[in-house]
Amino acid sequence: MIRIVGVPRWIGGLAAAGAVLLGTACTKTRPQSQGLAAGDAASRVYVPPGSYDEFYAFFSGGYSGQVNVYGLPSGRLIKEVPVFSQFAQDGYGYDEDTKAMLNTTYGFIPWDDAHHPEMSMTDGVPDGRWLFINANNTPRVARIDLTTFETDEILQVPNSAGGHASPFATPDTKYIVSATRFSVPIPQADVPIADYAKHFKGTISFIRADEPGKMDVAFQILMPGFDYDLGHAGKGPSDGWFFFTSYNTEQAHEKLELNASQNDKDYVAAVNYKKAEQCVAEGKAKDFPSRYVHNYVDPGTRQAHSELKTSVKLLDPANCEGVVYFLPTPKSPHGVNVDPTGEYIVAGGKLSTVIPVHSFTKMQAAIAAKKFDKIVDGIPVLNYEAVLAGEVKNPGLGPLHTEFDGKGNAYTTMFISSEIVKWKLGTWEVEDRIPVYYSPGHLMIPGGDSKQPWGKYLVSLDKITKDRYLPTGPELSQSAQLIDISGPKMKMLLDFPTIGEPHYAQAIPASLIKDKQVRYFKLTDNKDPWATKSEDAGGISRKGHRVDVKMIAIRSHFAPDNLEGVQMGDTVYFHVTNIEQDWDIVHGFAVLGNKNSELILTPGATRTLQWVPQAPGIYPFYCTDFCSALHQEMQGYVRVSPAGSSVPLMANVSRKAAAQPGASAEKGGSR
Ligand code: RUQ
Ligand code: CUA
Repeated sequence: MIRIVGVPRWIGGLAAAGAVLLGTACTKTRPQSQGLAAGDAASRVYVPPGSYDEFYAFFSGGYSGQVNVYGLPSGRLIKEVPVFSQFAQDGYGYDEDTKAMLNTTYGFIPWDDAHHPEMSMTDGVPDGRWLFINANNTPRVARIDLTTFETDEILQVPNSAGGHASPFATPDTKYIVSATRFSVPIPQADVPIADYAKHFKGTISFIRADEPGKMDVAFQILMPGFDYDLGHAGKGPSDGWFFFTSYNTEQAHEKLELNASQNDKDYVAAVNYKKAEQCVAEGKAKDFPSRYVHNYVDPGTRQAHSELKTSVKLLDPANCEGVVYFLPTPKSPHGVNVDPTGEYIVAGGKLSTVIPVHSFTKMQAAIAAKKFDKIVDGIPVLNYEAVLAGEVKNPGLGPLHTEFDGKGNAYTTMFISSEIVKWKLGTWEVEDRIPVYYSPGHLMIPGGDSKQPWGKYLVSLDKITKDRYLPTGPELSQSAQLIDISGPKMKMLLDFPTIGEPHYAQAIPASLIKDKQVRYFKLTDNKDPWATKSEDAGGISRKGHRVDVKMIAIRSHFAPDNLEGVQMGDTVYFHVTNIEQDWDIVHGFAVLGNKNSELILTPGATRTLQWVPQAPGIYPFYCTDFCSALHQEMQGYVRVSPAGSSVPLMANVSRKAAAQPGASAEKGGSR
């Protein structure tokens, strides 16, 4: 493994293609009004000042690349967690400590498209340890630590283009997965696009995820050149299996809107990953040269590092009998969800007139009886009727995603007819429907994709929101709608706007997360080589044209706060340590002319800002986070002299805090 510092120069040649969405119909003609009286609904979502919400909800920011955290039922936004995009609000991806998080084999990528948050689980129940999310464009998966709400690990997924079916987890979080949306030549090659069927392949990756800092591709399964869309793990009786939707089994390579909608049925791929583990252990996978990057935050220094990995285990299903089966599924399926009992596998066929539900028990029987319609690239296609548990008839138009309430009911989003449909597992009868505004993609019930749904609320994640909020120019906010599902009929409670596109979300009772929060980083544990742990330990030093400044921040000053001896042609690194040991006492740092964002320093943290002076003169720096009554006094100066000047290096470290006005007033400072 090669260590990389800064931005690597590896060049690659992949480019992900754009996608065409289904057309939408947003006209509402439904007569029933299923909202509560306005006052009633308001009281159900009202969280009085000073009170907490009942649930944390984690929404994907879609093309913002981030995760947004809301409280439910209030719909109040409480945090934006940067993941795949630089974030000026806290310096993520700009400062020297976090830049490496965005390294890939394509170089530094400051932006991506995030889709599916996924909670870690223990025995199939969300446990609130970590949240995973995928980057769609340059396939990656990330881990957010839910004690800090910080992204501390990102793994690139090789041999993949469009990491859409990701990062769904196994019930024990041993693995998270990623499957190719766009099939491409594997290995990549310069081939005619018209030879798609001959050269293009998909992959499904199983990524080891249960040890922070050590995410890696455990193995990849080579798949036929279809598009893979979403996935969910089995549970209970189907534990050990993973289910993925595929579309474009036509293997079209142009005008997919038309050409990939020819077949009556595409497939759900049922992957026996325990079998795959076994085949890999038996040496049936080959070592396949593959370059990909793993970025992680060192827990001691809290600095991000990148390492280049060079090989994966690639398993061809033809060499591992019984590892994959295809379940025929109408038509161009998008979502695939497994009910809490693990028996039913529900697929949402975008163009299907029914919601097909497969039975795990029947699938096992069909495999044993070899009820195969055909074999595709070594993968048996099971007979549709032989695996079908039932079909939900006339559910609406454009079924996409399904979740469960744990009481025997399923809820499916209808993208085209803009509604949520509630139906019963086992009878397949529609029980209720509620219009949403408009075009729902995913829906989310807290724990609704797990063994144990907290089936009280449902959130509809709506795409083309049109007229729900005050208009804001040509682009309008997208939307989430909170629906009460505690009774037999769904009741609309609340609309709230979202940031970016809320593809998917996960929610969990607040009690599982809120008391585990890190309040500050212990200074004694801070292993950052540039940490300054006391006021008199700061200073300035030079090595050639590199100048390093070690500085502390505490209410309400920096030390040192006067710096001289910097020259034109120097690159200055400000290493600032917030030596506060108190919850939520955050300082900022910005210096005139800095071209990246400012630093935000959580208590006990060290962050480094790179600054290249542009002209001789005096440059102020200051704290950007209103930290105390004397926040406006929290400032200092750097003097920049011409190259070769005789001004000596100077940092006023000896001028102690006690000598500064306001030192005693600072103690009780609050913000
Ligand atoms: S996807 S709806 Cu990633 Cu369903 Cu957005
Ligand atoms: Cu420190 Cu404002």
